[in-house]
Amino acid sequence: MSASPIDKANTPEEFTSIKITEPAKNSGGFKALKSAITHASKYMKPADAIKISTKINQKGGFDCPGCAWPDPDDERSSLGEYCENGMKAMSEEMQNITIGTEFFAKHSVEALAKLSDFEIGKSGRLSEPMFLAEGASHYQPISWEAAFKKVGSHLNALDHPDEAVFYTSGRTTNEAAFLYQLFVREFGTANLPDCSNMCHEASGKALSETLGIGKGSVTLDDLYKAELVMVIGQNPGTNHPRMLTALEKCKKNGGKIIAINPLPEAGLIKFTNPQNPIKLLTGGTKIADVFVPININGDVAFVKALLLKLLEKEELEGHVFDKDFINAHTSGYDAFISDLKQFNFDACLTSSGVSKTTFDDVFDLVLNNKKIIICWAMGLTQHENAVDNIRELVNLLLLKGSIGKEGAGTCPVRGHSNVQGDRTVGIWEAAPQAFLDKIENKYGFKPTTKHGYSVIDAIKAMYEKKAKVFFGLGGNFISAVPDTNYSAQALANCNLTVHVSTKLNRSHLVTGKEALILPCLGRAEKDYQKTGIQTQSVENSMGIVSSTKGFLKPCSDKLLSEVAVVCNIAHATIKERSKINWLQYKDDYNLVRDDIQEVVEGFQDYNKRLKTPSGFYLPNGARVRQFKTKTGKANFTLNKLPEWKLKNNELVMMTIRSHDQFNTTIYGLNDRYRGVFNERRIIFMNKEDMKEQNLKEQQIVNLKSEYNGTLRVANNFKVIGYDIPKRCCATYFPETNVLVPLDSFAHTAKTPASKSVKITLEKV
Ligand SMILES: Nc1nc2c(c(=O)[nH]1)N[C@H]1C(S)=C(S)[C@@H](COP(=O)(O)OP(=O)(O)OC[C@H]3O[C@@H](n4cnc5c(=O)[nH]c(N)nc54)[C@H](O)[C@@H]3O)O[C@H]1N2
Ligand SMILES: Nc1nc2c(c(=O)[nH]1)N[C@H]1C(S)=C(S)[C@@H](COP(=O)(O)OP(=O)(O)OC[C@H]3O[C@@H](n4cnc5c(=O)[nH]c(N)nc54)[C@H](O)[C@@H]3O)O[C@H]1N2
Ligand code: SF4
Ligand SMILES: [Mo]
Repeated sequence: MSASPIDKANTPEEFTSIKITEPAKNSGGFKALKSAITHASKYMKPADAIKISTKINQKGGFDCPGCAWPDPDDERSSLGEYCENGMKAMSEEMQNITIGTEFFAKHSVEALAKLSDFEIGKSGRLSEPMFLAEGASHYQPISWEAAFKKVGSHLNALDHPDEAVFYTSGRTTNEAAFLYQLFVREFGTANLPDCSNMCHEASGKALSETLGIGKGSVTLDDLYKAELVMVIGQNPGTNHPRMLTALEKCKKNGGKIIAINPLPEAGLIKFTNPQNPIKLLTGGTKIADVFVPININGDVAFVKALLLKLLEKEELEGHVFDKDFINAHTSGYDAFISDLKQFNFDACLTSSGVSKTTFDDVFDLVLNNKKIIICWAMGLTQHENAVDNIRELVNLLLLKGSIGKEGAGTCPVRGHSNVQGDRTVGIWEAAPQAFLDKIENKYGFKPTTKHGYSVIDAIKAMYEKKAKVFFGLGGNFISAVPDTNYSAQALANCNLTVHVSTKLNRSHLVTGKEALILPCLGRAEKDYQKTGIQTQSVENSMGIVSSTKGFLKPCSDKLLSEVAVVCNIAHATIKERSKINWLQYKDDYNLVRDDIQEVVEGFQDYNKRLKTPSGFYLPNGARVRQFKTKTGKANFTLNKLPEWKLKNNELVMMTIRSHDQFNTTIYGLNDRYRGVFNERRIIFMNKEDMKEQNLKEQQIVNLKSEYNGTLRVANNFKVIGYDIPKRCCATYFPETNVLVPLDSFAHTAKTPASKSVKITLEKV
């Protein structure tokens, strides 16, 4: 019997020979340097590796396709402006093997699905378009022309444009993303789910409502000048390594750092800058002045405890709150204060899981500093009350007047290198009316005003056969989304699934009746078009738009750029009825930017300003205390305490990243900082919980999650005793996505709650 979509969607359950050491107490250093070099020399051509290390993140070079951390405006290190994980990202993208006709003739889809994600990723770079016919066991080559036609005819055969789903992952550049959403809207739908729906959607929702802009307010310079930086629900040592350089600089200037996290992540504790030869010899910088080992989802409770003590002090002594700021710039203060008074300090602190001594240390720093920055990532956004998590932090910043001034503000640290830019240029299933009006003015067609599907809605629609074509511009949908088994069936129900990709991934193997793989250029590759080599642009986590230009020879001459793929598909689908000359854009990307500047705010003189070596800042109201909210002010909000009722033996599980992965791309099998080597099927647990449940080190267990009467199971995980609060545990994604219920998501933002999954363990 052939494998079901569910079999193909899940990672194999076999173990890979685990080795455990003590968790690291320091991040970066020689080992980071060594790891970068090992990955580069193992998977890349040596000449490419050298070229890459001189161009990555340099002015006029190309933007690292890793995370969205910004590059310094001024000085860039001549030793290389990149981190270990940036080099791993490049080694993966510029692999020295390519795969095409021969590879796919040799390996059936079913056989490929039996490989681990690590093995799938290391197959090589996709080098030509491939097609999987209905009922076929193997992909076969297809010409670009025929592939475009196939997409066009499937899309045109739908009863309504809303029967198609157009997903985007956050690596797509501004130029490709703008054209893509324009095509989707002219085709007639707003079904534009993107990885942001699973990532910082809750930040966008909370910040728009409270501060009038869905992005962070600080710049790198603010981080250097902050008196206090709180890093909450984020693991920068692994996921934004160069952020540690900024934190180090902040400390050097006298700033203090608080890290709030259930895990004592190595990067939060100590850091040795691998680009600093002196630091390499003399040891690292202590990062966190206070480390707060919080319960999973204990953040609102902890912040409320802080707010209550601040209020107490304000009422006793005054001068704790920034009254001038509150009076001039905020709305909802009285209601907020009377709501706050309903909460009890002790109950909040107990619920957060934090000791009174640690609380007091944090309280002193918050009380005595006026320039506060709060940084956060997935530890706050992937919960059912994620929006509340962030709104409560904004309340704290507003009371302290810590917004819109030097060294203070919000810093949601973004994931993918251009996830923020994609949203700015229109990848949004719920785009604002003003944006749609501008599209109508410029192009003469009326985009639908109906909101489209977000990721969760798209999965449901495909499952219920309301959506029949899935198109993915980048990403690895099946491995990134929650509820793997349900989602696999959803994709299998489609008539056609299409992926524009650089590398093979599991989503190419869990297909609709027919499937296409369309291979595209990577960031570092030269993008030759009729008018010469093209430059593209991206926006980083701090709202700076800068150029990126490939410089290596493409790994195959059959690759197209994402821009060219989008133009050709638009041409093949809506040519006759289109108001737009689609093919002109692929010849000259300056034309795309000319259009963007007419439609998107803040991009005036786009082509000219993109030539500025370090790029340009987009306007940011919160940065200058212009809050574009409904009230015209910064809004206080009222937030509830989440209720956690755990039954006997139930644990709360967070699904996190190891040090050797980029989302669903598995670079290797080690999690060096946490001391786990050569194994991903593990669960980090509190040692007392292990004792209570009679579990030994490395004992094998199955994980079970029961949600609204449905049981979900993930088999074969090894228990590792770890420094994590009681009743909390951690596993890696995507292995445990099968346990994340589709219906458990952040209220209003619909981000899957993949950091708060209730599970029980079953001994094998
Ligand atoms: N090398 C590398 N870099 C990456 C990525 C990658 O996979 N690999 N992914 C990129 C992307 S798309 C993103 S979004 C970012 C993700 O960056 P992160 O958000 O740092 O990634 P996670 O591994 O999900 O880590 C979440 C952190 O939050 C903590 N945490 C979990 N639950 C809670 C909670 O309830 N409260 C608090 N206070 N903390 C909690 C966890 O212990 C963990 O340290 O990184 C980007 N950069
Ligand atoms: N349980 C759980 N699930 C999660 C998360 C979690 O913390 N826990 N995190 C969520 C988050 S924050 C995110 S952002 C999503 C990520 O979701 P996605 O963005 O969908 O996943 P990625 O793994 O980043 O996508 C990797 C694939 O993108 C393709 N690719 C790489 N570079 C390029 C390029 O330049 N162009 C094109 N066209 N393709 C390219 C490659 O084929 C590669 O296999 O996952 C989410 N899922
Ligand atoms: S911090 Fe992020 S963007 Fe910078 S080099 Fe590392 S992975 Fe690339
Ligand atoms: Mo993300």
